[in-house]
Amino acid sequence: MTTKRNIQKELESRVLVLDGAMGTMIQKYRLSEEDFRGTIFTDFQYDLKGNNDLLSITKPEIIRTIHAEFLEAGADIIETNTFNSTSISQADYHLEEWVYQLNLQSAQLAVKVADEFTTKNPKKPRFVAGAIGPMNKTLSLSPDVNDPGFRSVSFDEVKASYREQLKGLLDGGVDLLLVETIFDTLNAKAALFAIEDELEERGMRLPVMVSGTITDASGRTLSGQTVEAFLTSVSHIDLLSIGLNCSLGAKDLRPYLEELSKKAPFFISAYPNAGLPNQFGEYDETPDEMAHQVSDFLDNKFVNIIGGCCGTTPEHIHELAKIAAKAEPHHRRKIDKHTKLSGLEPVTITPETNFVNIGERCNVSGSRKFARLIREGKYEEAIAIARNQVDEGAQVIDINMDDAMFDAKKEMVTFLNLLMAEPDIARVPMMIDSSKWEVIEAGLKCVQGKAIVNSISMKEGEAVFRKQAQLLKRYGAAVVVMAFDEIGQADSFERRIEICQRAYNILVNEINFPPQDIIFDSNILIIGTGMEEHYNYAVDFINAVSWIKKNLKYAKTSGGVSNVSFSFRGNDQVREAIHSVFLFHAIRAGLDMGIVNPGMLQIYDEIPKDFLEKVENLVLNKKPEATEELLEFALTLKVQDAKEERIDEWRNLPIEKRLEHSLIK
Ligand code: THG
Repeated sequence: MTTKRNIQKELESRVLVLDGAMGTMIQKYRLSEEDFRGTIFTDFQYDLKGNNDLLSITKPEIIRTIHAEFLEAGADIIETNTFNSTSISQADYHLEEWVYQLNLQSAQLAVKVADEFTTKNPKKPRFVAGAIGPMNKTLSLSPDVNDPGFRSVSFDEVKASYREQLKGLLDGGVDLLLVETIFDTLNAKAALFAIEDELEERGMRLPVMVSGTITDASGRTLSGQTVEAFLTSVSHIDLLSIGLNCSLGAKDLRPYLEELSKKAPFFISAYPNAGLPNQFGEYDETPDEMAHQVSDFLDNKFVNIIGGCCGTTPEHIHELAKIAAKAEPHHRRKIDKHTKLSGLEPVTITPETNFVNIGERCNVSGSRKFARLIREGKYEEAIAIARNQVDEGAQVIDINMDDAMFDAKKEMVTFLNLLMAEPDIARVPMMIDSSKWEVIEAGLKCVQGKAIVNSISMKEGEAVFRKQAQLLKRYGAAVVVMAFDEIGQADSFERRIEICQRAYNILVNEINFPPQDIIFDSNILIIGTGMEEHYNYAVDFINAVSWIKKNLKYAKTSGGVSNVSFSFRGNDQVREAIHSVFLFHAIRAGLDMGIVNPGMLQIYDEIPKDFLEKVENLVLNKKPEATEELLEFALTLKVQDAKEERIDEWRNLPIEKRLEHSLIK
């Protein structure tokens, strides 16, 4: 607690300096296999050369010297020599058993040197950041090009491996934790999850820094996320800082750093390489050249922490420290309360956002075709359904595998892993739809973006509801809350608002769930059945939406739109018109998003007036005969089942009309 306050205060008043590269400094010693083995591992049966982290145990004086050189050069923060100190990475050297010791000893060593410098000059306190690297296995990518759904490691394994590393780092007394060189955000989310679990168990807080890596000029991480999508994916944690390191030199980092500094509510860090590697893989940007580039970040107040990655030496850090001392720090952005989601790309829902449509087709109980494809294991065609929806304008896609005929959990995982390998689909956020918690949780472990969970409710009481919501905070997901409680599903206006209000109080006031990440679904129920108790269902839903938007600050609203027209199954023309009319009024009342068939949305203004009147009578419950009258009217409609034909029709229009059509769509 004290550390965080201290470093927070420091960061508000000045730009702090992080150390330079450990790896390239170690290389200069040209150590031999024997050096790496030291006295402890003389008889170890595998090669250990190249396992830099091991030097904290076998050659501690070298690591000590490097730390001291960076501190001498002016570093305020040094990183522990633990970049690869996880059981998963250490498996390369068969040193999984040593992970706790590696982290403990590296941390103790760094803390000792840093404390010596702090004692010498208490006005410049030095901090130790526990370095938590990306691992050599990734959760979002398949190592086998012929099997894109394959993963060499699971979320739970990665999380457990990071947790083990953390125990050593924390016992060794680090001041901060730094999840760094992130190229797969899902690995980072597992690390952050482990951090929250471990800190909670110890009843302590520690500042957490996060630093991602952009791999090329496209401005994306290796796993394909844009900088903003990455930011959104890790913003569920109250981070000390977010930033970028490695891969690019300072010059190429600039636009992404600028973007982070404008969009992130945290302090900003940057520790680039000493330029781009030359043809020999060496980094040769001089300290002066690097300082020149970094001055530009400082002049523009993009950063709070500046340091070096590959190829940077104490001379580089010395130059950076000189310019940092004269610089004014970046001021953290105020957090807005917009709903932020991400796939490979971000989606932000602001009060100005019109309506977010969520594709309903990848649902085994909502599409006979999709169910058949999954049953038959025809994943390629099932993926095509997802792609088609995105092409038709779905901004999120709902995935539901709940079917008594197969293992929903297994199918959810298989399908999501496959989708994640399709950049044109994975660019949108996922909505993980299941009535089974274990399916939801399995789904969350597959997505690097910030997903929407669909859904939780108070069906099984408050305790379960609370526990699930707490976990969702840790996964970093938004959530659909259904208006359902111990008594049952809300089907009147009063019941809808009573349940939503109660759920909101628990989530926001008791467990601190971000209100903008709550999406209330107050039940879109079937109309047009001829049963009197169903007459007002649509009206009650619409009124509930309006009430929620007025009373439950920052919360969003959604619903499964196609439910409303179930009684007109088989008549898509009527169903489409009902959906349009329903949405027209619900969106006016404040409906933020809806699960829809994106290819089956008619434009309200294009519904013929006589038809529209009948549909409005039904949806808005204007007269008891509304259903009868609409059914009669439907008989007079020209049969229009060939969807393709309609699409072709507009394609024959002149270019302006085609553009107009596409824009409206
Ligand atoms: N709220 C929330 N989630 C939901 C729902 C909801 N998830 C599921 C469902 N309801 C929304 N999704 C659908 C998907 C398809 C249909 C309706 C709702 C649908 N399908 C055609 C049918 O049954 O007639 C299928 C036709 C076909 O086989 O192709 O109507 O309310 N939070």
